[in-house]
Amino acid sequence: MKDTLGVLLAGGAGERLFPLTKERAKPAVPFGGQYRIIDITLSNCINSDLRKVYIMTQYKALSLNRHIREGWGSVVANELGEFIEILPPMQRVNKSWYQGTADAVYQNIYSIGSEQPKHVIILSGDHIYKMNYGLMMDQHVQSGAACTIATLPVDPNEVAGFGVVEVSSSGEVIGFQEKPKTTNIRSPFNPEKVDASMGIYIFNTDVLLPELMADAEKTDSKHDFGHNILPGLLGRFKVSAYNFVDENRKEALYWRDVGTLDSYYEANLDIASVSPVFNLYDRDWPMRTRPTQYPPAKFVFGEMGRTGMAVNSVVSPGCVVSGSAVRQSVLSQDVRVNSFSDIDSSVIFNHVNIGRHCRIRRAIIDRDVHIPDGTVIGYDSNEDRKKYHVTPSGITVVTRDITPYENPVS
Ligand code: ADQ
Ligand code: ADP
Repeated sequence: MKDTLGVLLAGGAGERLFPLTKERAKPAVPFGGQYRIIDITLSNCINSDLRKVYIMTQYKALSLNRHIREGWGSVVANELGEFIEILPPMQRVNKSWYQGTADAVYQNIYSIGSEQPKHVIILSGDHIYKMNYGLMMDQHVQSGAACTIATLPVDPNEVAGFGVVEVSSSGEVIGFQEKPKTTNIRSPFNPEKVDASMGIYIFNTDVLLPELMADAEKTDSKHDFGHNILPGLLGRFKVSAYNFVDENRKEALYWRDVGTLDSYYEANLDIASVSPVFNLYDRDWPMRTRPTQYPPAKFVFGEMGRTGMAVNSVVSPGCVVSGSAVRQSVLSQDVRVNSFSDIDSSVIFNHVNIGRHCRIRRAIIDRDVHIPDGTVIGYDSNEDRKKYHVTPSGITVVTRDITPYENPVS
């Protein structure tokens, strides 16, 4: 991977994760207790020996910038020419903010070119998966393709959220449709599935840069990889598909777009489950994040000798669970749970203080929220809707600006 530059797109607004993305970019949303969503892709980069990475940010990037600077700047060896660096829109090529994903890369074309990489791998900062990009690179080089698109099999009724890749039986890409409403295309490897783009592309740099420059000239282009760049390659260059499946079992490997509150919630609860599909304790594929200096998590008898405990849960450093029960939940750093409270199937962000006699179920509580004594969340969706954001499947999201104290409706 020495001749490869990673370009990680982290500028999406993450609207479907609102209100968690009200004040932070989607890749900066906390995940699995002590991580941010972007840490998963960055860990994949380091574990794949990809050590030159530009991160394209755009919206509400303060929290993300700080996280990258403090957490990732020192993971790579600058003296060896390695870097993990943020490239905000600096208006270097033209005067607008990033438009589509291709425009975000185009605007930094000089920074990319000056590294003189042989290959560029485009990644996105909002997915939960473990992938060795080196294996994809091996296939890319062996196939002699100009571009390789990573694909995974999805159900035909899911295609509206994906780029649909039409693949020949030899693995060559012969068609591409970005987010069609429906499609008749099926995978040559599994006739019940459709090969969907994972938004991960390897390009030969000498193909990518001229394509981006030509696209930038076009007035009718959305300047987007899925809509414009990838379909534009077909018939002109060899494009291959890299099938992200378990070769032994012929099934999709774990990959989640945590783009909706429900999928985000499920992926977090998976982390806390007895046998998680996404295992953080896998020594062969360590997950890294920004180091913090909290003391160890602590569980104590609380008021009237009630046991403080947590089961089937992950509890991050700095937490104190006192005289209360935490089940099937994810606690980020520095959370307090006080006596007589009961937390079930919930995701609690940093610095949350949960008072006494609270009952909280199927909730996501944003950072710094103070939950007053006696609060009940997650037992009556209609009541919750008056005060908080509740998803269609009934997950209650409590954010700083709609704490029970401040909400005018409550
Ligand atoms: P989406 O993820 O829906 O589909 P998009 O919204 O363009 O596509 O986001 C791709 C990535 O780029 C995200 O990580 C996002 O944060 C980032 N991004 C978006 N706009 C950006 C901008 N202007 N500047 C910088 N970064 C930006 C894509 C593909 C589909 C594929 C799915 C898989 O287009 O073909 O199936 O990913 O999830
Ligand atoms: P409760 O509502 O459960 O009675 P308290 O605030 O009285 O909660 O704390 C009970 C116990 O939890 C304390 O005696 C202490 O052992 C532990 N504890 C609470 N807060 C902290 C803290 N900030 N640091 C260390 N331990 C704490």
